[in-house]
Amino acid sequence: MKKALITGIAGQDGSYLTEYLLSMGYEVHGVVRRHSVSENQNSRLHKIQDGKNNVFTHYGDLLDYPSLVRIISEIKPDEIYNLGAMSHVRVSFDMPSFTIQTNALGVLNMLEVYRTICPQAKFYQASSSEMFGNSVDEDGIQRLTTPMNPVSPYGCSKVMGYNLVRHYRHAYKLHACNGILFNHESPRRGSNFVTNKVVKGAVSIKKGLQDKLELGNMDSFRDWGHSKDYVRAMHMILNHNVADEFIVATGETHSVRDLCETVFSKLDMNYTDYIVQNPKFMRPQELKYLKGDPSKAVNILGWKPEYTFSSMIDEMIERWEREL
Ligand code: NAP
Ligand code: G4F
Repeated sequence: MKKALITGIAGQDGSYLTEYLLSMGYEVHGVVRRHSVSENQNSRLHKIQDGKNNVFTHYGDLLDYPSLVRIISEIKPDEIYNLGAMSHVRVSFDMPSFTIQTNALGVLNMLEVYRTICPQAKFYQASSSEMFGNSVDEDGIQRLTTPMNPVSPYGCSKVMGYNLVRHYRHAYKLHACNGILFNHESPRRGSNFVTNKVVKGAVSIKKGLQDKLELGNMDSFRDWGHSKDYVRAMHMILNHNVADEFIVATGETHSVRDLCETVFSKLDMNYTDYIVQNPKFMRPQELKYLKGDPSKAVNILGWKPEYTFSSMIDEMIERWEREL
């Protein structure tokens, strides 16, 4: 039985990856941080009982090197998925130092423990399309050759993590790979990211629970896929015979305005009647446009998304209709 270790197991992707690896017969271990409300620690892992079904969580933190040494020495994983991060771009402007420590030095900590304790394992790093910043090729697409010009502390931290992984691969001959994933969403997405914020807000308005929805910039474009499709890609990237870089994206882009139009019209409402802009949700610098080229992952790994933009939104609407 293969053993996987996931940092960020309690996050959106960590929870779906856990379910996917369990379905493939893995024993799954995850790093969780201590929360004062203990239910929050495993709230996305509700389908899985800790200690049963071959899932085990361990207290640790990417910034606490001794905890990483303890966990990795005990488990000796075959596969390591480093998904733990301060993943909110807007918040990274408020907490630049914590963001850089977790997302860049945290990667360094993981790589050092991996190199010294279990260098035979395979390592996956959660890299991001935010690394491209406002670089776009002339045809309006970001690909592996597009220069990286990050426009947020989060983007800067992810570029460092990405480069460290490449450096450790080459210097120490490790099977360490990067997935450059474009935005991916799901019913488990944090509700302070724009997709789930809009869906939750629209369903609340429909049910008479709120009157307005406050947003920031509505003119940026994102290439939005579904987390379930993207965790399958992580597993494929890590298990490819050569450690490498891959882009995972849909190749389709929508503006935040399109997103609002789609969500509100699925609920028979006109978004212009309800949305107000609040400067609080604007960023000091904005990444304006993302549209990725996933052809390497499609052609070499045989990856193909199962969800469309519309079916993903339907699933998110269903969640809030059930819950609110
Ligand atoms: P998420 O839901 O925010 O999950 C991030 C997880 O990291 C959380 O469980 C969080 O723990 C944990 N974490 C934060 N700081 C940590 C630390 N210092 N030590 C250990 N764990 C820590 O994010 P996601 O959407 O699943 O994304 C997973 C990864 O992919 C992240 O690295 C993100 O940056 C990257 N990524 C995401 C996207 C996307 O669109 N979703 C795209 C590209 C890349 P708590 O639950 O305790 O806060
Ligand atoms: O949903 P967002 O916060 O996602 P963002 O900034 O693109 O970052 C996500 O994707 C990255 C991959 O490119 C990941 F690496 C990162 O971890 C994260 O998962 O914002 C999307 C767009 C932005 O242009 C933002 O300015 O929506 C705009 N927006 C407008 N109003 C808003 C809001 N974003 C948020 N979070 N909240 C608003 O009220």
